[in-house]
Amino acid sequence: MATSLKNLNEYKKDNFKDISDKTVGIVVAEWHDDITSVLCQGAVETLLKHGAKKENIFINSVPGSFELTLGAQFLALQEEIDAVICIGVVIKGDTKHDDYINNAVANGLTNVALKFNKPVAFGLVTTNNLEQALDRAGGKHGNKGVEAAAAVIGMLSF
Ligand code: DLZ
Repeated sequence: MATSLKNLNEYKKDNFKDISDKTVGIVVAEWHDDITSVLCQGAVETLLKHGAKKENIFINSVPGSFELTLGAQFLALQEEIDAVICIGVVIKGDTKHDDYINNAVANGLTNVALKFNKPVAFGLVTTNNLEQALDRAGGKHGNKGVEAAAAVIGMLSF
């Protein structure tokens, strides 16, 4: 389903378990940091809303979205980290950089999740332009960071 048909702030929480004892690492890309900071805030607020403790949320930054995979791996290999949320914004430009980055991150994060057997959320906003990115960072389509945090809580409750 296209994001334009679903608000990113809406998620099923019936199966959510208590996450007050869980530790979550967040990796945030510095590219488009005015937007990634809003996504990160949405993720943190969602974790706190569902019982996570502030001291159990660790935020780390990486230069760009391409580096999210290694950042996720650095965190996932730490025993005390239960789940990882990756946040970035990749906007289409004149070249195909977005295809390369988006595919690398999608495949990379899948591999990290499977390798470490831990939830790794894909909080990557991949859009054709800035307006579409803003729409997904607290705009008319909600906040992709909220969706990513909800995905992690759902998987921690699996
Ligand atoms: C190089 C690049 C470009 C063109 N665009 C973006 C983008 O829209 N969003 C993003 O997060 N990062 C971008 N980057 C940087 C790459 O992700 C990466 O940091 C560099 O290629 C260095 O490995």
